[in-house]
Amino acid sequence: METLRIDGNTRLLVMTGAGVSAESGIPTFRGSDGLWENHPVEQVASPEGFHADPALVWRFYSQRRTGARPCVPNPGHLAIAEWEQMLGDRFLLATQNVDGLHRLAGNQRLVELHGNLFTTRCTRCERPPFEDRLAYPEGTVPLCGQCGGRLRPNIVWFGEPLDSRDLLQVGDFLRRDDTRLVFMAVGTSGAVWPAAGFVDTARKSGGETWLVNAEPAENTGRFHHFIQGRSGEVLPKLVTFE
Ligand code: BV8
Ligand code: ZN
Repeated sequence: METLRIDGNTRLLVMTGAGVSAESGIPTFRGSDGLWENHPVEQVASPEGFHADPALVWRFYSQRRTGARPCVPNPGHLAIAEWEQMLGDRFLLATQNVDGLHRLAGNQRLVELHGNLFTTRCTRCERPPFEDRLAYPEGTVPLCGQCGGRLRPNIVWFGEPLDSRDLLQVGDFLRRDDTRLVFMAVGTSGAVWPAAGFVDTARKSGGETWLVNAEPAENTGRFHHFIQGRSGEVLPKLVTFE
């Protein structure tokens, strides 16, 4: 297998998707052909879906909380955490995943592009998002203790903008000019924007681009290197530090 050599003059941006958590037992989106209880995920994970049937959406997220709670980081997560240890501020991780496993593995230089499954926020008042590991009972919609407004999962749904501070942090890292850039996508089908476009920004910045995925992704052709395999097996052997 090809290996990636990282020296003192290289910075690394890693972007992960659901595939990096598959070996931890968390189902991917495309693996379940994008359906949940016969609802297209895009419909349930959307403001329209929440407006139409908030109890259904809370059932979807409560079930995912129950499913994800016992899961632990796998060797792929642990390898990425080690890379941060080795590189410090020459490392950044942008994840599309909401399962919290990268933080559990020890990553701190982390941008959760699509939010976090275990945080909830109020749709009405300015209360900041708060830690919430509860799976709510069937048919209920939790209300805010401070204003009585409806609570929602603190997740970026389809049709909602990503946090501009997150996008700025990723953009600034990609456009730094003090080191050589390597961009690595892991376990993502490259179907969801704007994350799917980061590889193009990386290439425009002269970056070397790598994809580690179980199967070819929609944007495989835009990567200089493609390693087909399971991230839990590939990542621990992929990088050598000089
Ligand atoms: C926005 C939270 C605008 C939900 C998620 C047409 C063109 C361009 C864009 C669009 C378009 N139509 C609509 C859009 C916009 C839309 C979009 O991209 N839609 C897609 C479907 C076409 N994007 C948005 O809506 C974004 N917002 O554009 O806003 C805007 C701007 C200003 C003002 C107002 C509005 C918001 C996108 C965020 C949506 N939320 N998550 C939740 O999680 O509940 S996205 C959701 O999909 C997950 O976060 C997930 O991470 C993400 C992407 O999926 P992947 O992570 O890639 O997972 P997937 O299953 O697809 O693939 C897994 C891969 O792993 C597979 O390839 C598999 O082979 C591989 N694998 C499996 N096992 C392993 C493995 N690899 C390695 N090892 C293994 N063991
Ligand atoms: Zn409130």
